[in-house]
Amino acid sequence: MLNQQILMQQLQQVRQTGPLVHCMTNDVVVNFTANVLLAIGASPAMVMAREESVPFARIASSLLVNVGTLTPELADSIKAAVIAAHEAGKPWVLDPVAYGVLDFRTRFCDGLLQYRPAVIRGNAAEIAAMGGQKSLSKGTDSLTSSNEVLECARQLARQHQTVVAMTGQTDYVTDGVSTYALDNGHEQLTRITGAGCSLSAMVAAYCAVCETPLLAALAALSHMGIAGELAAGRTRAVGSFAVALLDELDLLAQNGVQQLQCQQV
Ligand code: ATP
Ligand code: TZP
Ligand code: MG
Ligand code: MG
Repeated sequence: MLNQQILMQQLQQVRQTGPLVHCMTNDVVVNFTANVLLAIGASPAMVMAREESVPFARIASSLLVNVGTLTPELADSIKAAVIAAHEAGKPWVLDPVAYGVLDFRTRFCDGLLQYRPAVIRGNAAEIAAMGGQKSLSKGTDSLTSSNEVLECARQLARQHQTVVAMTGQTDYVTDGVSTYALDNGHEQLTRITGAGCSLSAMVAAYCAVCETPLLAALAALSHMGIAGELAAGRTRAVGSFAVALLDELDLLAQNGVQQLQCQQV
């Protein structure tokens, strides 16, 4: 499904097309997410207001919804944008930050699922909770490992006819029928804020240009995972790692793509 050549093609598609990604994300990661999208060649636009979210969802190439710092006002605006994207046939991606930990955001995410996200991207605890299984987390961070809850991810994808991209030490991407394991990445990605949130924005960018959401999720997760490895290989600690990550997302080319670790499971 994903090999080095196909990954290079998807990377180039994003760089050549420059998809406009409507980001409705949390307050913590706004700037980092915009920089990550710019680094991969996409165009970020953070449009949150109720008065603007619907017209912008119609214009944008894709929409990212992240509930990390949800408020009642933002929830109304996000719901309207999701309906607009759904009606306009634009792909949208759900990042259910801390799903299952807090009731308001959990119920809100549940209510969005009828509008068919192209991809749900979350950590293992979030995906397990969405699939109805007990999971452990510490605030927004997962304490559950992805391989423990793989069957849950598959079920979630089948139940909502979507693609589930579950990240962790090993990332899994599944549409409920085919499942892929991605073994790129680096522990440093867990030590900066916004790696997961900006990865979900990358998935939205790839959804705008890739033939299927499954391919989009595989390409985006591989791009982030390999860039994380390259960045960790040439930095000493987390501050410079975050900067180097942007460089490696920008520069990723054939020699880095050779590190791709993707297999069907
Ligand atoms: P959390 O909310 O728990 O911080 P997250 O939403 O930030 O999670 P992660 O699961 O940390 O998302 O995934 C972000 C990136 O970090 C992905 O590319 C993933 O492959 C990578 N990653 C996460 N954990 C590890 C790990 N232990 N080793 C290597 N890469 C990892
Ligand atoms: N608090 C609310 S959202 C958020 C924090 C710290 C960011 C979570 O970022 P990520 O990408 O899931 O690690
Ligand atoms: Mg994280
Ligand atoms: Mg997260």
